[in-house]
Amino acid sequence: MKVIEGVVAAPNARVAITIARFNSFINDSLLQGAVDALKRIGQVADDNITVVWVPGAYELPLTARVLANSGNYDAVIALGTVIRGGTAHFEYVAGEASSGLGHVALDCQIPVTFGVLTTENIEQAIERAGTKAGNKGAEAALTALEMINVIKAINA
Ligand code: INI
Repeated sequence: MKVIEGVVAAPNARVAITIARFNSFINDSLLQGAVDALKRIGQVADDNITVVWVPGAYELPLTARVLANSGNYDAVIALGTVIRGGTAHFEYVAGEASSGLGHVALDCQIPVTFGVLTTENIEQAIERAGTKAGNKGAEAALTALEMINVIKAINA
């Protein structure tokens, strides 16, 4: 029996992070968590990490697709925060971010991880950005590294 299970360390990985400015006071903490996880746990070199800021979560899928198509990155980590308001806007922005990023991963065949918070309120977002419910940016970063290694092992 052959079992493939990715490890997290990926010292030679080239990783792009695309991050929304909207709700940047939360997203800054997601970015901090992601970069810390990449460097401290994944052993990724600082020079191999590229950060691309975009206006909002809605813009993350297009940016992820351009990054993936460039061939310069082994994975893309998408970070953002969509907080429910009084209108249907939340559904459109969160829905497009989620399904758009999923399409990029499948179409481009590289890991595109979903570090986008979709919350009912600011408190829930703060809890998931480095306080009592962990840091979803760090989780998305570690998932990207593990998936790089899984895909490499499958193709070896
Ligand atoms: N963008 C977000 O990243 N989070 C939000 O909560 C949000 N809300 O609520 O409006 C948001 N809107 C902007 C959107 O992502 C686009 O930048 C904008 O619609 C222009 O395309």
